[in-house]
Amino acid sequence: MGITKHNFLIQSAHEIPRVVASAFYLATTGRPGPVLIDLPKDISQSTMEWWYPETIEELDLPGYHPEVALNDDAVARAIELIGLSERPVLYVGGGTLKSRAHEELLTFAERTKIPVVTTLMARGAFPDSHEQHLGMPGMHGVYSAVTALQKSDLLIALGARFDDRVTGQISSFAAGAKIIHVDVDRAEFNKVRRADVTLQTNVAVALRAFEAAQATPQNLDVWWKEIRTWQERYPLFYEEPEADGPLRPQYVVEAIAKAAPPGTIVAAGVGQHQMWASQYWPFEEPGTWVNSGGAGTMGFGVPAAIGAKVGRPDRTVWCIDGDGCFQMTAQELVTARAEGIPIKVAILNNAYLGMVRQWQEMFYDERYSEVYLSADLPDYVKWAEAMGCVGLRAHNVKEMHEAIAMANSINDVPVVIDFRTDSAEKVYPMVATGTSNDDIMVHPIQRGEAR
Ligand SMILES: Cc1ncc(C[n+]2csc(CCOP(=O)(O)OP(=O)(O)O)c2C)c(N)n1
Ligand SMILES: [Mg+2]
Repeated sequence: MGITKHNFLIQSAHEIPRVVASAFYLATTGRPGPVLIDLPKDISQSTMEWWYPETIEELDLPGYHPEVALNDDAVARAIELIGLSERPVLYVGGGTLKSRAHEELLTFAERTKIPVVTTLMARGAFPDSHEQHLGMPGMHGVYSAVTALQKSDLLIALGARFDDRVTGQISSFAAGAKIIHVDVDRAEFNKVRRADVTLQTNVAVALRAFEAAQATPQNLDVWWKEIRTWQERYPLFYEEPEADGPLRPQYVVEAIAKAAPPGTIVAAGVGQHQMWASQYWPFEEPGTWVNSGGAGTMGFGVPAAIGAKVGRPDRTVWCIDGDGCFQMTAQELVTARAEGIPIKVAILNNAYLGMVRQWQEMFYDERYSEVYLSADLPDYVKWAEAMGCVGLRAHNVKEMHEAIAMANSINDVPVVIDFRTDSAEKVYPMVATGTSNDDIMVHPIQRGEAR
């Protein structure tokens, strides 16, 4: 089946309308995914009588049934488990955004007072500013979000797939928790973690059913007290930058966010900068975070930002990119300039393939190999200018604020800012691959060590 959700090879021109309509239907329903249409040259040059399918039946997809009726028994069992739970967590994954279930999530979470975590793919599904939001779980998740999952007695997994970046070592992941797993794709059930109840449905449908039955956990006061102590003890943390640089990448993300209008859309590449964007950008609404998860693909940021700006020309769109990632797809800025798509790109230029450098430092005895890139080569300002964009550079806090203000004042052409950030900065917290979430490492200063 390859890497697409489905693929078609068109063998006669008459099939084109049915295949195109089917492709859109398949791509956008159930668990959304890419569909490939292979249209051979001879067919594209032949003729056909125009027609277009009017009903789903005409698409001729006998084995595809994206709508599944809710299983009442399973709903009843889920409601019972919620009723018994004293330490529940709403483990919110990207499927919640794909189901457009954020309103149902807010309603259910606020009534039940259940704490919420949003995975990398779900950032924006629940407002970061909400007092019930613990933030992102996983390898670079917030301590309280990771630990709440670990100590939970019931995970309500909503369109989340128990990815290894969230679970860490599987045998010790949320060992005392029962699992309610809601997913539109039944292939996800019992794949990584055995579920006590599975509900194959759209997340919004499941949440509406829980709400209709007024599913309510036990009193959560003790649970919340425990969570608040973790939040107070180990918030996200980085050291304030010195006035004359180098910049702290986290500080740059926060500064861009503070100066950005509400509803700004953020795209990112893959690496440390992606984690800092996810950790430090305050996401308040769905559809504001465009991100390459799973097999995260370097170079995703610039094209993703261009797509977002074409889709939402009314919104400010920032790409928070790495220097390595930028080098992979920066040429698309020529398209952005030529087509009049004024995105803003922040390169967190640490002169390294930073995420790989971090692993080599921490787990390979600082035996650095093939990770140094140089901060000056290529010259990102000149490169931006060569592509018809405005190019800016910031070495320190003062220049950073000036560059951000300048970028915000330019709305007709793309802007690229080369932020010179500290190469030594690492992403924390961190759960090392294959280890337990119980052994999460917070920032060295929070551990009482030098960095
Ligand atoms: C196409 C591709 N190649 C390699 C990787 C593996 N990889 C993940 S992060 C990373 C380094 C990214 O460097 P940079 O863009 O500078 O971001 P930083 O980590 O420094 O913020 C690499 C090589 C990947 N995810 N995608
Ligand atoms: Mg880098």
